[in-house]
Amino acid sequence: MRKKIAIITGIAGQDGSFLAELLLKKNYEVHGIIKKDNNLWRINHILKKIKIHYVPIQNYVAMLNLLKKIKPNEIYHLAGKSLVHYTTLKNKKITNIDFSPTNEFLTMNTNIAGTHNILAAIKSSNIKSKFYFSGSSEMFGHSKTLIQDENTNFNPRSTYGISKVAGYNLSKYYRDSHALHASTGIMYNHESERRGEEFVTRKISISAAKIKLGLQKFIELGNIDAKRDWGYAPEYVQAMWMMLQAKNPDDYVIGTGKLHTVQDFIKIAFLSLDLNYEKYLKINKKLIRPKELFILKSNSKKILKKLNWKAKTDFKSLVSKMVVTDYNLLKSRH
Ligand code: G4F
Repeated sequence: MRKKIAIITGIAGQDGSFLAELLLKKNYEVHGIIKKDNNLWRINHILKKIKIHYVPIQNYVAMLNLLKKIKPNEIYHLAGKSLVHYTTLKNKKITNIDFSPTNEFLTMNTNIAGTHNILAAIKSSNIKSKFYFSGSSEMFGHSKTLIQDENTNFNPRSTYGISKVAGYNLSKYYRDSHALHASTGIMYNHESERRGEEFVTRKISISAAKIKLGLQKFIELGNIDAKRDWGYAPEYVQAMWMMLQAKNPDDYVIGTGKLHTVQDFIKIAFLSLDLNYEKYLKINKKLIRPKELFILKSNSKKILKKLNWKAKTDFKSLVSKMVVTDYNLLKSRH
């Protein structure tokens, strides 16, 4: 039997790398689309087993040609400009958050045009490829309800959220009007030892490890009262795969349904290395966002009922896993 073929856009990212591993285990032929400047540290260990393509998803013709050549059974569209951007100075220190209009244009162009190109290319190439789109809880933005599910109205409060709503609507349109097997996962925050250091969870896990090893003196954070619905990323890519194995395409909210504060995270992270976070934490007002997101909490009952998916790793295990991995890695290097 022919191996199943999958394309992953954004394969060099946290989710892309976990998904590639999962599909390889399931004996897929895995193709990844990346940008020239992508850092490949998350996929270095599997580079020989996957095929990499440097194709800009913003280029429709290039995408169409690639699909015709590869003829994938499944496409996982994970690439996208993220909400929060940081200015990295020469000394590599993350300093400030960039909410500039230029950044907004970049977010919209990459996220909306890229998604549209892939869907249009699937349709016009007549390839029977199933399509997964990575949505985000940012789509709910300033939600009118405390808990969100698939029937909750979207009310995005960022260009990132708006671009994700557009991607969701494009997928739905190609599903309803052109019979594509296109599904969206509305993903709440999902973290891991492969998370970028610009996100608060990894910033904390690395800092805790460095402080324990005497490589750093303190950690600076913004709003530590902020709450998030944090899950473990490898479980979320499993949900993506399950969505494309389902007979019918559909949209699902994917999260843990549990809220924790940034302070909860730092407390457990430092405790798992026998440290008291209060001795090392400094609040830096420059890191407090001008507009904090409304508190968003998922109701993932639909995916549990229809596909039998449920987040399994609890918050404490997630935090410890991240901290212990960073600690062991840094220790082995010093
Ligand atoms: O880790 P964060 O930067 O993640 P955020 O903003 O929730 O975004 C992530 O999750 C979304 C899922 O809904 C995705 F759409 C998005 O692409 C991304 O994956 O921030 C989490 C919280 C915020 O409330 C922030 O204000 O942590 C707070 N925080 C406090 N101090 C900090 C810091 N965040 C960062 N990044 N750095 C700090 O020093």
